[in-house]
Amino acid sequence: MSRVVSLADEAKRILRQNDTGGFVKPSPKQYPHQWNWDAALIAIGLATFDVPRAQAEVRKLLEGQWRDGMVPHILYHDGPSDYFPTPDFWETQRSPNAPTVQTSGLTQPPVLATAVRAIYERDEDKDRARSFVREVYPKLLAWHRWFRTARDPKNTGLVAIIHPWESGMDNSTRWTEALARISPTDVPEYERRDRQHVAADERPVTGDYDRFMALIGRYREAAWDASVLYDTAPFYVQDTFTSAVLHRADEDLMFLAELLGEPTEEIGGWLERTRNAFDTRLWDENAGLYYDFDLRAGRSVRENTCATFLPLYAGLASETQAARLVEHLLNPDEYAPDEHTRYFLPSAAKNSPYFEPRRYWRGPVWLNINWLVIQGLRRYGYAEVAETVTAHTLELIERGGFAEYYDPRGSEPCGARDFSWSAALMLELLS
Ligand code: 9WN
Repeated sequence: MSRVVSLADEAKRILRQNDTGGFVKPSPKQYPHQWNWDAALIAIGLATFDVPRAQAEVRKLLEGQWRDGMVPHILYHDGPSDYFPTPDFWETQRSPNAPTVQTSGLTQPPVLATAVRAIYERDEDKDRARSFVREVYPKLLAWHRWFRTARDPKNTGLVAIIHPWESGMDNSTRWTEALARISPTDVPEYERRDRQHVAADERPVTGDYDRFMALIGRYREAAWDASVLYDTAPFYVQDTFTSAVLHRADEDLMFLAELLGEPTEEIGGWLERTRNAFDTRLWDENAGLYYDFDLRAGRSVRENTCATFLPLYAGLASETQAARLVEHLLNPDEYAPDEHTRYFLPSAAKNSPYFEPRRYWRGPVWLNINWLVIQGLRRYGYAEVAETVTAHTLELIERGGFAEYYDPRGSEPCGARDFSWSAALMLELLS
């Protein structure tokens, strides 16, 4: 059997194994519920061999949509498990917007419209494909509108996140400073469970985890009311990553609107405002990098992480900006392999004082990030670099299996194993 066929078979086996019948768990252990961007990335992979199953994954995620349009970050379809936070911990019933199914009170990077477009394009039965788009389009539009009202009420063109977990890159080095300002004194009582299945040195340190919980404590007191949180949330950051993912998803939403003959002006306005804001607020001409903007501190977060490459995926960089980003990517002091690391793409620059090669989002390679960056490099014509990142991605899987993340110094798997989005995105890469 060829190398590609056996990897693809193994990826499908993992997706079937993690399928509860209702949704695909991110991994057999550690993450037993449905997560937002996991579901979207998983659906992209499922669509390569089972379009109806991919559609079902999207429908299941949309069951958790809040009345104000937010699609939440965790959905507890089957009640509590050994995962913490438990469904009750969020106290989301305090909000009049919460849905019937229990969910978290946060959101996650909006890959969903991109996934719906991918499912549409893969589906050979165009009647079925179109009626699926017709069914979910109003819900996608409502979510994108929610981002614009709840998370950018001043209409800057950049959406903010109120918790590191909303970025999906929960423990990124770029949250270090903003988290340090949060007092860990009013931490709600909780018992951490994320180190039952994963080694402690691959997970966040206690001080950071306490702050994650302190934020949840504050937000549940505010009944998850976005307008209150705009003024009071201690963590309020215009995150390059989320805004870039949303911009790309807006492009895909525009495609879906045109397909259905729906109005497009509103989406066109979002696209334009975001494009300008990336240049004026996030691009740092001296560094040649995009930096997040911390609205509470009133300044840029000068941390170099893999999030800086997302404007390539979203088509937000000019040719010149793209060339500068690729210089950073190919610099062995930052991201490229050298005598210390072997694989693209470390999640934080290696010369950051906060870089840690095994700890969750502070250095390890994540395959969803590699996949997003590969799309971006291709979009800007850096085919050879994209090929190199692709080759590294496949080699990591061959050597380390379908892990949640990998130590870039070798190929040692870290975090959860049999990880669904790693399997799903490998199928997409090979297809
Ligand atoms: C909290 C499920 C999720 C991913 C996130 C990843 C991790 C959760 C956790 O797992 O976060 O949401 O408990 O660590 O950081 O990106 O969606 O795979």
